Amino acid sequence: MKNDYNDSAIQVLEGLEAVRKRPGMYIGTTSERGLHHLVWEIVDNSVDEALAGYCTEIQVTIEKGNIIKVRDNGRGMPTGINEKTGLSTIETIFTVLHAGGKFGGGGYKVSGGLHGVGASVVNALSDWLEVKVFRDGEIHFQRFENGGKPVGKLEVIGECDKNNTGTEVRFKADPEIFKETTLFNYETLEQRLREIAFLNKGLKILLRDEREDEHVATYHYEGGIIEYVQMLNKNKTPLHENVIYVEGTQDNIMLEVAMQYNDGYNSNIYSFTNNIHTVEGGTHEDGVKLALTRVINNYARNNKLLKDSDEALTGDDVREGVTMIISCKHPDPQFEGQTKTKLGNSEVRKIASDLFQEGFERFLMENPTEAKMIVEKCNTAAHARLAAKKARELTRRKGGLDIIHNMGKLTDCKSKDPSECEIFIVEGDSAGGSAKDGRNFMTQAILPLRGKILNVEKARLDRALANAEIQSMITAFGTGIGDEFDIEKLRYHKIIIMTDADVDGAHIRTLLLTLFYRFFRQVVEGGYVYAATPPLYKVTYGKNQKLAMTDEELQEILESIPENTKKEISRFKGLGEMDAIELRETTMSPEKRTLKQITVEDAMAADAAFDLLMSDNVEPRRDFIVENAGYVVNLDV
Ligand code: 0R9
Repeated sequence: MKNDYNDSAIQVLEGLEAVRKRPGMYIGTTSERGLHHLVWEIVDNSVDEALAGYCTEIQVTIEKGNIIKVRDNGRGMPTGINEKTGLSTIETIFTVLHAGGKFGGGGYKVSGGLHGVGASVVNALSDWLEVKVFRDGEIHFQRFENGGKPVGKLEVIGECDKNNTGTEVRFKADPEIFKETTLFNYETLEQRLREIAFLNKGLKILLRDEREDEHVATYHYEGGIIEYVQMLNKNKTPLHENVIYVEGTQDNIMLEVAMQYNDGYNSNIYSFTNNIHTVEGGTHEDGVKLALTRVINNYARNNKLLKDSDEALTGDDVREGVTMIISCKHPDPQFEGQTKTKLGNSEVRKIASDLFQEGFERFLMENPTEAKMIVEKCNTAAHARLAAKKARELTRRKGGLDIIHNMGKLTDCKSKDPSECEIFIVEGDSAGGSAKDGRNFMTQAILPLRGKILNVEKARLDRALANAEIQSMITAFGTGIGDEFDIEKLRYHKIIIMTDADVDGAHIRTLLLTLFYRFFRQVVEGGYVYAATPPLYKVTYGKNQKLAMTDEELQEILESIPENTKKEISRFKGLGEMDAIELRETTMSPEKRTLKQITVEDAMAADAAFDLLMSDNVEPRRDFIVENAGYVVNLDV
């Protein structure tokens, strides 16, 4: 028996050692993102307990020293011995790789989904970790150190009220693994925890930051995704007062949909499966979209809102101006796609479609005024679509000349191999000039933007197509737009936004991101869009010159200069102030520059920011830009 135990103990250590050797294999990255992944792993276990119906509250605390504490009020992890390992269940869960998934089958689970590497991986990547279980009036405790090695066995360290049940996990991420940073970002935690609260109506989540300035926040939504839609539409003008809500279950697959139309032109559809954001969509989203188109067309025809001779409304027509959350809970979800964020279970398409059709049809029948407004909105969208088609045909007929005209602005690169080609979208002609002279003419193209970029949040495709700056981009990218968009035709695999590091630069960057997000989303999803990071300061001392990208870097440079040395600090106000060589050496040359890749992962947060940025209310918009000039970049990259 003793031998058995030793054997399993050795196996255990090897397992966790493997995680420490190649952490990227388990959590993707050891950057700030990977660090936060540790929190999601632990929180997911509490959410599973909530999905099982036993946990109503989860407390997440960032303690001083960036220690994370997660406490739930579920049943508490079982405290017995596991037959297979001879260890306590708790020690097994925290020291055996993938042990978590083997327990407690059935039910909906977040853990094992996108994150799904389990508590043992968090333990392996922690300096230390402690688990406390409150169960049957006793407090059980075990501590692990140095990457998951148990310090003693699971033991009872005290008593508690019999009604006080739950699990608490505290850990300190190991700085040897997370070399970039071990600082937790309040906003990152806030955003995801709020999302979890929206997706699980009634679940109360508390977030407390005990570092410098105490922050406490509570996320608790009895309305669940209805309140989520209301929040997303906060800065918009809804077409109808009440959020449409449909829920149903079939074959153990649960579906909830909340939606509301607004007077805008964009569609914001976000889908989730077992609380995981399915960024790439999947069968649940397909099913609901199919039913939306079918139900509106049927209703419009049956109620003579669409003439027999009219073409059917398309998917794009019926989705214009809709904000929708789709939340599916599945006992065995299959995630596919490049980023494993696409639901693949084929049976879900029909189930989602049938459930949504039934609920949405009932809504339209019971609410004829709202139904009429929705159909009218879809009809207007269809007319605009036909107008855009005509406008596009006109542009195409003007053809060659137009392209030459547009290409006049573009300084193209020699290479025709998209995988090595880059296009810099540069603010202003003077920066455009420096960029042109400083580029690598083989692989780097320059497109200076002269006029104002249209605010696409407030424009339909037909107006966007008429905008000269947008036309130059479409022509340069080569992909086409709207129905004709084809990612295979993208001429540059790096589209680099190069704007000044000031408020105006942030505004232009945000406008460009909105444009890409709305009309070239696949370009963003494919990871082709980047932001350049030009330096902020130039320090000249003696015969030396150094450039600083951030205020921190400036401090470091200043501290490295010997005392009593005469030095001059100049702040770059714009890219145009740099000569071609400076621009190449700091911002453009692939060897020396830092690019920030823009992802859609934060699309929801970015979209909320866009809404505010694009709202007609000038004052809050300006305040937001001034406050967040740096954040807007971080948010999207
Ligand atoms: C603070 C983070 N919370 C957790 O990690 C957590 C895990 C967990 C749990 C159960 C209840 N609450 C939890 N919180 C649980 C209990 C029981 C059955 N299934 C789950 C039970 O009492 O029968 N567990 C998650 C995995 C396990 N427990 C198990 F594998 F140890 F059983």
